[in-house]
Amino acid sequence: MLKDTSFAIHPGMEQQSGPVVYRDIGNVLNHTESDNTYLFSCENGNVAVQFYTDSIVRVAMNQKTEPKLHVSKTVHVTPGDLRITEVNSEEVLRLKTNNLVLIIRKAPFRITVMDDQDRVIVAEGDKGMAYRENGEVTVFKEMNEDDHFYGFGEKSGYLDKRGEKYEMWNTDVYAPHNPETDPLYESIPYFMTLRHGRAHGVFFDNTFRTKFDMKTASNYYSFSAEGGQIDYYVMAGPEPKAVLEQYTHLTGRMPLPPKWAIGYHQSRYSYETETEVRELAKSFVEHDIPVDVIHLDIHYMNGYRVFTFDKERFPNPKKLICDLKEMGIRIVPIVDPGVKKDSEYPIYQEGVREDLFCKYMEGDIYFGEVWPGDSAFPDFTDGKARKWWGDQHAFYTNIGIEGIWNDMNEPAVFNETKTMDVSVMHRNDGEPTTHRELHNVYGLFMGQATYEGMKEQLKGKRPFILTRAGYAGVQRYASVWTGDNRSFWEHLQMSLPMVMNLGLSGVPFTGPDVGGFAHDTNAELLTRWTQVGAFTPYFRNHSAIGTLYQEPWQFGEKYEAIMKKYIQMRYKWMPQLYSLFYQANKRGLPVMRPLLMEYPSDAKTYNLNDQFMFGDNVVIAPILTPSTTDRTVYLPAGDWIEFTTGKKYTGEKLHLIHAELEDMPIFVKAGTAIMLGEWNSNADKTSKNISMEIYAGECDETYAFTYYDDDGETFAYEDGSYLKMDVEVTSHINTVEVSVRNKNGDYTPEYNEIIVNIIGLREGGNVIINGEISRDIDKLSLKI
Ligand code: MIG
Repeated sequence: MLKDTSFAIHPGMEQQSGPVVYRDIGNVLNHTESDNTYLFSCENGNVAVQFYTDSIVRVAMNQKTEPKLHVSKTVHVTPGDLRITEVNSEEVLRLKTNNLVLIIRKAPFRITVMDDQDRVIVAEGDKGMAYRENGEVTVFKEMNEDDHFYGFGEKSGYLDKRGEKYEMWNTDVYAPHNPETDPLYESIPYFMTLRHGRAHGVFFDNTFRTKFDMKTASNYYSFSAEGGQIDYYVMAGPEPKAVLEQYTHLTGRMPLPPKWAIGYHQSRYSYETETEVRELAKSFVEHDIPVDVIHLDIHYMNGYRVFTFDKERFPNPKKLICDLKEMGIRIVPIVDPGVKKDSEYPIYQEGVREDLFCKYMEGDIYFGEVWPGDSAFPDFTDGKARKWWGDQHAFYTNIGIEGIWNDMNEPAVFNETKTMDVSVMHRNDGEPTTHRELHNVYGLFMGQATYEGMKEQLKGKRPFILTRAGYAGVQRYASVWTGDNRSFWEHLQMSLPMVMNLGLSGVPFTGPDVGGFAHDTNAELLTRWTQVGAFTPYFRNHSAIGTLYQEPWQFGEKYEAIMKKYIQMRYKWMPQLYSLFYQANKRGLPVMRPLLMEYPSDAKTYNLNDQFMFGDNVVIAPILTPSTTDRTVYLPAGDWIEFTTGKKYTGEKLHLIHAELEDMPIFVKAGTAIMLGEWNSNADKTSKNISMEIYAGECDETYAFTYYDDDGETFAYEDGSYLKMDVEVTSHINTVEVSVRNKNGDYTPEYNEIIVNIIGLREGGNVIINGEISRDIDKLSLKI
């Protein structure tokens, strides 16, 4: 293609389309209030202001009509019943909730959001809301010198997005994934700003192609959409965690995953036959390497027809799945949206007959070329099509499948634009509109259809859905893997900030293809990547057709032993990991966190890309370059104990840490605790022994955490079948105190006590458990 040669920088290629002309919203002509919704009619548009909670305010602007307030594709809550105090003067309307103050200047309309101490959160200056004749809408906000930006969903590059410009348009990008490759598969038009240690969030709920620009100007940033109305929410924070709780109050939180889904997954494009899959499963058992899931990529299907098996390659899928389940391994098949155009294929016949595919305005079905050749695409924006698609999954659940992998759901199409024709119409539950408007939510709705169908058919068991495309709120239905990366060290490095920013965008259950998808991996890269993978929320090794096989034993015993150690470690840390997922489910908090989330006042953490936190008290500092056995590690405030050596390091300092290939530096904060289990075997993955590892500190501070457990498989927890313990640990110079503050739920686990180990207790030191001094410090436990 011409644009991929140096012809691309030919001066004549630059399109001079004249200056961009914005029409400002102009002065307020009048305003009204009813049911806590403030409506402003302005010279060039209409604005609505709504308070959702004391800390969340929504601003919507439509240049033509009254703002449409019931159009969100993802916000599932309505404004709360709040007390708002109002002071109106000629120039300004001042609105106040318990946590927010809004100053609305009337000539021209400009909005400033402040916290309860009148500190500015977002403000507008010379420019505010505006639109262009082509339908584009833009919001300009003042940018502070100390603003740092995070979130934006799935983006490559570094953690702090100040100085960047991003676009949201779900796109299948095969392989490049460079720092400037944008957009990618997910659209999450949301960000969090950190300013002087305090955080706030902005969610721009517009499904058209959107843009965020923190680059062009030094004193303001902007966000814009190709069409639709301005519709954004400001979340007041002030802690990063509060911002996430507020954002996920709007867009939802992830359901508790089945425990098997947070184990190790092995995938490849493709394990092509039943025999190959059985051999693979057997190898895991023989090597004593834990695995919970084997994925079936597109080769399992008959001519890439979804909801079919190729009878020659997979003669008896039901038996395969049943036999593997006995070994403790599940099968997750890939399901793409494209339905092969084939008059003899029942899914296609039904889709046409029942009128469930996306169509042009004039009535013709849209066909796009994907793996099966010419294909039709279910219209997931419509309830009827979602239900139909969900029902089809009985094909999989009937043979024992409990998880589905959704790929190509941007949707990806093999053509110039890489996707569906934007003029195709969607039914949109009775409000038909174009693909241009709903492109970014196609994957979200496919996820919903799949999740709901699977949930219904699994009759009480938790489904697992993995998706490539999505929109804000995708966490309600699916986990996300970050698409077609490459087997480069740089891609391992980039995966850290990418997964951290996804976590800050409300999507806690994510991870990259471990080992790299495209290109050949190598022993050292795969080993280092597997170490990191053991601590990323989603953990799957996946590789492309034609590349070297990259199962953990492919590079010889030395490397296998290290990868085995770390994959087993994943399982030993399972009680801790599961308790973190409980936090994701309850509060929307990520499992894998940038340090700034826990230490927002520490500027050293603001763009720390090569280390991360696992929960609130563990720092993981992997080696991310070849032939490297030393690295610097920044440890924030507190004392930190290296997990394998027990060595103590002081915080707010950089340390040079040595790590041979078999080691990945892990630090646990002194004065805190982690919950560990054990690895038995593939067929028996449930820990019989659970231990609380307390890292004695000397700071007199109390660390509070919640240990959560349940059957890991059903929805019985919704009816109270869980074990939840709120624990407090306080360590003084000579004494460690452990107290269970609350214990709830009526789940009875296989263990009846929790072993307590104290690491770093002084000679002769005391341990007090629930108020009683323990005699024998080598045999401590908490009764369940
Ligand atoms: O056009 O199903 O990102 O994980 O192995 C490639 C084959 C289609 C892209 C996915 C990748 C998967 C591959 N798919």
